[in-house]
Amino acid sequence: MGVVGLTDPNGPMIYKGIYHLFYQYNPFGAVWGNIVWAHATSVDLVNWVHHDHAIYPSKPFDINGCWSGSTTILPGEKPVILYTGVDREKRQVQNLAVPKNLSDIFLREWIKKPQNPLMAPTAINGINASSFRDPTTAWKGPDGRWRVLVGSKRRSRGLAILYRSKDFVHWIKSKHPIHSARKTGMWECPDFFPVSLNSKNGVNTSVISSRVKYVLKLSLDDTKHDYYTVGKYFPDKDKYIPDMGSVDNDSGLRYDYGKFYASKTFFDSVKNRRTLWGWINESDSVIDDIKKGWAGIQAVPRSLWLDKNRKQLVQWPIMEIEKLRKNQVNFPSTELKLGSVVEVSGVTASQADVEVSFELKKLEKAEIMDPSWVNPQLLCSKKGASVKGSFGPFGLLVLASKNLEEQTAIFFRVFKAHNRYVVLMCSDQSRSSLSQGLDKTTYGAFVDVDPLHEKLSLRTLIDHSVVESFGGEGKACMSARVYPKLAVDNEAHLYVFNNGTESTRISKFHAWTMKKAEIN
Ligand code: DQQ
Repeated sequence: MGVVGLTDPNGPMIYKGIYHLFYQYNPFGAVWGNIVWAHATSVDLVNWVHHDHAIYPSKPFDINGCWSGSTTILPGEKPVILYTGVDREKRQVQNLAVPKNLSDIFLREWIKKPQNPLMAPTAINGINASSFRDPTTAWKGPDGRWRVLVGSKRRSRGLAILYRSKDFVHWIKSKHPIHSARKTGMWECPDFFPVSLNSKNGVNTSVISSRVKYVLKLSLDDTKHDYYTVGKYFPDKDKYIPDMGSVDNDSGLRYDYGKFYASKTFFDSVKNRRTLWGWINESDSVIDDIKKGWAGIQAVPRSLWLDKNRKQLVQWPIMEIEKLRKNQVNFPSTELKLGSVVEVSGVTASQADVEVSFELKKLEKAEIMDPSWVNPQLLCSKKGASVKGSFGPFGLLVLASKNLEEQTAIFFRVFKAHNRYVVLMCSDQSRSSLSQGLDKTTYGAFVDVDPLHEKLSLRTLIDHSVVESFGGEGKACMSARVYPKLAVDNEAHLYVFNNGTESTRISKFHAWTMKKAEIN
């Protein structure tokens, strides 16, 4: 394989027991450009087989790029792809492709419909030709017509434009977008799907039921973060109304408070779950990427469901990833006093899965929360792992060198606010590498758990340059890219630490070395 650049996940689905992942890919370099839909399949979402590119520029309606899109499985088990083509005039238009041969279980070849483009900007519809892209998976309304969303903007107002169709070929633009918000800029890669009110099970995108809420996710081009809201969808009016707030300020909910963009879910009808894919970019420079010959990865797929509080989503790495675990290491219940740094030996710390829970007592001694601390990321960068507190910082030091010159710290702090405790989770990259020229931004999020009655749990998946962390059983997630110089392969170490004046107890600790997945 030559130099390669990978970005958005496209059209994930399961078809006849095989998982498909397409993704935005530059076959000619580790930078963005010459975009095709690369294609891989898997039976377990862990081990993958690569195929030839499924869609690549070849027609006037996509000659300048085959950009992001989604699959929909039509009645009779017929998968189709809707994707954005950049046409001869560099306009963004929406196109349909269908499998050439449905009996090929890998669906390797795709045919573009002669009717393309099916949706295009015109003088009459007023659509911005350079901001019209990334069709969602379509769903069927109560009137039997298909609906699909396309991301857009009008001046600085972000929009999810709605189209309807009876036959999936002729699409009519609805007068009103399903949702829009001022000053949010371009909405890339919208995703719109139901979630069950009281179960972790996934729900088919076309289900109409009173026992669901809806999620609208947007990838904001201006900030390069994926934001979502939970809300209500009124199919007769085709309106979506978020339950709380909108995304037009930085306090919206994010799938991931680190690096994670252009994500997309699909309904897995075999395992009855909704699964999330997201792209994690590099934190090094473009020159580094060209040198190493690749850039961009897909995060470990996550199952996702509505939290009991019905206000946010919960995410957890798909269970299949546990197949890669070996050499389990456990810790007995241990008290971590101020200044503890306990090494976890027996795991390959450069490729590991770690689950830890902390128990706290006498929380009255927690630091007082200043009401002006509304931005968790900022708070984490001010109060990094080396800044002593009372309850916290405590957590994990991953990809650490022997003498801790290099370390990525994922940790918690607990604060006392007016009649409640606030849990802050941080991923501190500031000391992740002795190399210069890297983005070492620290990430942070508030985790909606009650540390008085619940344990504080953290799961971290470590894979060389990737650190994906799930706090509070998946209520806050953050993914980081780090490039240690010393803490590589067998030179990487793993520690549990407490840098708070109050002790904390490790009530559960398991770690595993992770085997390599097979990618052919
Ligand atoms: N990437 C694609 C676009 C999308 C953007 C182009 C998001 O379709 O809006 O490669 O990363």
